[in-house]
Parts: sequence; C-alpha cells; structure tokens
Amino acid sequence: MKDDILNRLQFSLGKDADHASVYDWRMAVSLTVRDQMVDTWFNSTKEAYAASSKRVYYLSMEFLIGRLIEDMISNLQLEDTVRGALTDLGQDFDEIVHDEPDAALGNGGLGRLAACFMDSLATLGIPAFGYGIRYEHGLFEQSFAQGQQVERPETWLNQRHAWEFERPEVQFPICFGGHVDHHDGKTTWHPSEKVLATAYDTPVIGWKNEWGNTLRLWSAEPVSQFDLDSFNRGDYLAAGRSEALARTISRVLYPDDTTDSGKELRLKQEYFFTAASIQDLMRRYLQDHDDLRQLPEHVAIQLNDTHPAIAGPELVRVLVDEHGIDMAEAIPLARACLAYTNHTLLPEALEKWGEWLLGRILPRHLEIIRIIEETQQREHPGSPRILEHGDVRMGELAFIMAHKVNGVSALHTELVKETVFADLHRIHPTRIINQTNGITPRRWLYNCNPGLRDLITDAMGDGWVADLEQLTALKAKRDDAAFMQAFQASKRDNKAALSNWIGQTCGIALDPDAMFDVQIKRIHEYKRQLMNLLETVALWNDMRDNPDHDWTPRVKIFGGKAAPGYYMAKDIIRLINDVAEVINNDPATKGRLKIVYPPNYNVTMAERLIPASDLSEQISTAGKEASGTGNMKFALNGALTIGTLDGANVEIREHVGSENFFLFGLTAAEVMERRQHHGYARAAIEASPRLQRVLGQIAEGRFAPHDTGRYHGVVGMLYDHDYFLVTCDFDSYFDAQRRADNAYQNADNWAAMALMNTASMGWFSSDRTIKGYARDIWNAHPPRAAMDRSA
Ligand code: CBF
Repeated sequence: MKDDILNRLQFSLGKDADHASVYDWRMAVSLTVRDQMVDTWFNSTKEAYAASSKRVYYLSMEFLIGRLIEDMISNLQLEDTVRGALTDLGQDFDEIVHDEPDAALGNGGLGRLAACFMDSLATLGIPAFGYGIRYEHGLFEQSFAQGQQVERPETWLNQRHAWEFERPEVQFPICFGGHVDHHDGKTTWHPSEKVLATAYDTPVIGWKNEWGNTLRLWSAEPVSQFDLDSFNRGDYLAAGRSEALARTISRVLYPDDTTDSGKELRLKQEYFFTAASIQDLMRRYLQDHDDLRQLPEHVAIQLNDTHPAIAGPELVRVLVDEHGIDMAEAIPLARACLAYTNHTLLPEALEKWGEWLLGRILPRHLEIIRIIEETQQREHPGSPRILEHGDVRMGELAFIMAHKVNGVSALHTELVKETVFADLHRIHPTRIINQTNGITPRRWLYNCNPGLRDLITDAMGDGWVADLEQLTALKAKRDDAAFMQAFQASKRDNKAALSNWIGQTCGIALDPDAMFDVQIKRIHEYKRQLMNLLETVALWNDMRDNPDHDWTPRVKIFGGKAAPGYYMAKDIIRLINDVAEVINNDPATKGRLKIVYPPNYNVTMAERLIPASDLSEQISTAGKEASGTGNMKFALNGALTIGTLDGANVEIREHVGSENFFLFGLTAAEVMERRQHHGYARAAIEASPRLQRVLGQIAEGRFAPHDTGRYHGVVGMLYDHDYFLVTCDFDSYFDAQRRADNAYQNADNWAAMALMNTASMGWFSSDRTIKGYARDIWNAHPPRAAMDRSA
C-alpha cells in the first residue's frame, strides 16, 4: 500500500513526497484504493453478462453521495492497511479524509436515498446502474451574514474527482426542439438542437468487496467545440456560444426538490439524462439480445420521483420510431420495464410542464403523451388525465406508464392511495405498493460512529454490518453494566468531539453533558423548525422565570439550507440566528440553554452531528413528510426521537417501542380535520398563554431590537394562515419536550432507552428496502445467489 501510494504520487500526480500537499496525498490514496476495486468491478460485470442477469437502472436527478473515501476504504476492508501506510509515510489519515469535498449532487432526502440504494445494491450483489447528472456545481454553499442565508456556488469539480473514470467513448446525442414529420406511416423527428451526453463512471463496491456496480453520471458537451468562422472573424463570444449553451445543461443542480421550478432548463436536464440513460441501456441490451419484446425480462427502470418521468414516452419513442414496434405494443412493453417512486404529497412538488413548453422542446414526446392519454382513456374511460388545463402532469404520466408505483413509508403509501392518486388507484388497485425507505448501515453507523461500531463489533462480531437485524441481540445488553457504561461513554466522546468542532467553527462553547437536541434537514415550513424555535424561546422564558428550578441543560442544534427563492424559510433562518444571538448572550440562562446553527449543512456535517445527538427532532406536520431518513440515522445511533405520527416515524416508533419515543401532536387525519375549522390558529394561540407570550416577544422585536418589524410577516403568518399547524401542535410539543427533560435527568434510564433504539433499528437498513424493491417491483436477483441455488 505504501509503495502504491508513493507510485501514484509520483506517476499520477507528478509530486515527490517532500513537496506533496494534503490534496496530493488524498489523490494518491484515493487512486490507490480505486485501483483495488477494479478487479471486483470487472468481474461483476462479466458475471452479470454471463448469467444474462436482469439489470436495475436507477434513474435519479440526484445522488447525494457526499465524501466517498471512507466508504470506499471500509467496503474494501482497507482501513488498517491505509492508516498504517499513511502513518509510516508521516501523514494523518483523518486530515486526508477530511480534505475530500462533499459531492453535493442532491438537495436532501431523495438524493441521499439514491446514494444509500447504490451502496445496498452493490452489497446485495444485484447488477445495477445508477444514472444521473454530473453537475459541475452541486447544492449551493451556505453562509450567514447578519444571520441571513447567503448562497455561493459550490465548486467540488475545481479539483479532480478521484473516484470517477471519464468515458469519452460512451457518448450519445441528445436532441431538442424542431418538428415532427409523418410520411408513409413513418415518423421522423427533425430536432433543431443537439448536445452530447458523455459518461463518467464511479465504481460502487459493496461491503467486503464482493460486488461492484456503476454510478454513471452524464455531462453535457457541445457537438462541436467552437465555431471557427466566428473565431477567425474575432467574434470570440459568438465562437463559444453554442459550447456554453450545451454545457449549461449539466452546470448546476436545481436548488430545490419540493417546488415546481417550471424552468425550461430543468426540463432539458430531465430529458438529457433520461434519454442518455435509455440509449445506453438499449445499447447494452441489444449487444446480447435481438428480441425487444423480451426487454422487461432483462431491464428494470426505476424512476426516482417524477424527474425522469419522460422516460415513459422516450422509451416508447425509441421502440416505435427507431425499432419499428407498434405503438399499441410499445406502450405496455415500456410499462413492464418502468416503475415509479413517489416521494412527496406536496402538490407544488408534483411536476407539471406547460404543454406549449414540452411541445416546443420535445415535440415527438408530446405526440406520444397524447397517444398514451388516448389509450388510457379508451381502456379506462374517465381516468384522471395526464393533459389538463394546458399542462402535462408528470405524476399522472409516471403512474400510467409504470407497472408499480411505490410510496416510501406505510403512512405515506396509504395517503398516496387516498389523496394524490386516489382515482388512479381505484382503476389500478394493485399498482401502488409500499417500500419503506432505509439507510445504509455502512455509512450511517460503521463509518460515522467508530466508537459505537467497535463496541457493537466487540460484543457480537461484524455480521450486523450486512445484516442489521442482528442488532436486536443488543437488547440483552441492557442489563450488562460494563456494556452500558461503554455505550454511554461512546456517546459522551462523540459529544465532546462535536463540542470541540463547534467551538472551533462557531466560537460557541458547549457542555457535552447537556442534552444535544438536533434538527437537521432542509428548512421548510412543513418540517417546522419554527415550532422548535418557538419552544426554545418558551423554555428560555420559563428558565428566566424560575431560575431555581433544576433545569435540564439543553443545546439546540439546527442545520439546513433554504431554497434561495423560499422567503419564509429564509426568514425562519434569520430568526433562528437572531434568537441565538440573544439567548447565547444571556447570563441568566448561561450553562443551561444554547442555540447553535453551523452554516452549510451537508452530508459530512450530518455524519458529525448524528452520532453526537441525544434527541432527534422529527416534528413535521403529520401527513407531510413522506418518510424521512434522518429520523432513521439518529435512532440507529442511539438518539431518542421527539416526533409526530408522520412518515416513517410511525414505523420507527413501532419498532423501538412507544416508551422509547416522545410522541406529540395531531395525527394526519386530525390535521385535515382541523384545517376545516375557521380561525383554528388564532384559537390555538388564544388558548396558549405560553405561545402568546413568545409570539408577542417576536412581534415586539425582542430579537431584532434595531429592526422591530422584521418578523411581523412570520408572526402574521402564524395567526392568519398557519397551514402547517405550528400553533395547534405547540402545547403538545412543549409538554413532550418536558417529558424528554425529565427522562434525561436519569442518565442510566436514558441510556437504556437509547440502546433500545439502536437495537431495534435493523429493519431500517436500506438492504431490507432494496430486497423489497427487487422482490416486489424489479424481479431482479443477484447472479451469485442463482449460482448458489443451482450448485
Ligand atoms: O424518500 C426520500 C425522501 O424524499 C424527500 O426528501 C423528497 O424529496 N420528497 C421527502 O421529503 C422525504 O420525506 C423522504 O424521506
């Protein structure tokens, strides 16, 4: 390993050890580790071909992979070797790991889920490709200026990405615009614009280096680099124009996955990566097969939300226009390959494209969508329409073109059946199924929490890493005093490490014995960071009113970004920072209450915060959070949840036991019912003196003394259109927080509850989720398992 690293340093980076920077060392280590994956990766490809395996194609606009170095090293079981080699070379392993920039190619849960799924697919040995976009700039970098969010472009590709292989030979033309001709029964699309999609492959190697799949990300390039005539005339801007336009397609990640951006560029991005992926998978299929009617036996295409929903019409177009299959046959054939995951019920997030816009950019696809619509109406008269009020509704299109549609938690799936797709569900009663989300234990325990990992492994071996349900054996350790002490110590160590980091980065001193209460996720009204903050102010008031009470010391930690155009969310960020300024400087509550909001929350920060958390805030308005996956990461790492009956919280509570979960708030049914009552928010505020006082303080400018009107909009919203029922759940939330305070005072009992959380979370491994998709949706199998069965 040492020699390999030095060779890489010398021959790939052109550096000698005496002059190498941390970046050089990291690249040398990463390239060395990457070399060690290649055999497994090649062998897996060969095996999949030899077994003529069905392949899974996971199409996702987002893969929030974060840093890869630790995953790669641990999945290859090279931790000790790499650490040892670096120590011998006089280098610091941790410094090198932390030098890797986060690949922030996603907004939040949906993108991180895709990354966990890639890890599980490889660990389970299921042949799969992840297909997405190689954004030059991932999710923006967040900083705070006077408490306000400031966005700056993210620049992960300013450095070389160590893990990818560029594939200039894997390149497909992607067309837009123009018109369509119908002549003698033949249809021809004459596009007006063309770009090239070039593949960049990252090997994804599963646990213990047994199987390797590929994450293939597409980058947009111009068909011709620049216009020489314009250049020769001295018109340099014109010479580079078409190149710049083409590259724009993969330049930036759209910084929001929950609002309909309605932007032409986004539609082009969606078609760009979907069309490239379909060309690629068709090419692979046709290498070995000549009968397209067998396609569904070899190809499973999963649509991660509606973003790649254009895959339906695109696959039909390829089958009909390029391979001469009848439209009537092509539609069901495409459907048999396609499945769609719904990730949200928020109406604004169900994508719609103006018919005029889609028709201008993808004229042939609009024709095909009309045919799909006619076919659906003929077969199921009165079916909900794809085309309505001049819009193309991508949710309906995805549903109609999928043979299975899945929700991401039990509650969410029921709500999908009852609300957004109720009419389609009546027509296709077996199409909607549930696959509750999961998280990879490799990243979300093994790598991010080495203290707890080693404790568990010492107690029961490392079988749990690929079979997380084995953690149930930990329940018996509840009465093992030495184990429990070590369990508590590992949490204390993580909290001390986090305190150091926060001291260094935010300049705030924390007491590691205080309760670390953490809410990290996108800032959105439905996730109710505002309710958490109002409760913090109420607690502060109570602490000041009753200074002699035995208060449980608290550290409230927030992390998350708001979409740049989401003004209410940005006001909430500013309010958190303003409140923090006042409370953190109040001598009356010193040592008892602190608020910390480290800027630029990302995957790496989550890996730092989650293992150090005592209390996990999962407090969305019931019925709004489809699943959540952060909730799973916290519970697995021994944090207790304070939460509503929303998304996967419901199933987490069932698994960990209601006595180990702080429940509060209205249920989804009660939320819908409450909204029918006129003036429900005012009534709730009037019934809660505590809340009234907090809102009064905010409205008077207690936290913005030089700009007293700053939060009138926020307070006014709560009185007049509190759609997410912060006011109605406030008292119940405050009470649940006090139950948490009391429970925390008994450290041993708290630790036992925390252990029950860790021990009960095995079911939430993404390995279980992927097995469910493979069985119920894809009918895909690991070729090795097939070989084992026949042996
Ligand atoms: O299913 C993964 C996650 O997706 C979202 O983040 C999304 O983008 N729609 C949901 O909001 C989460 O609840 C869900 O866990």
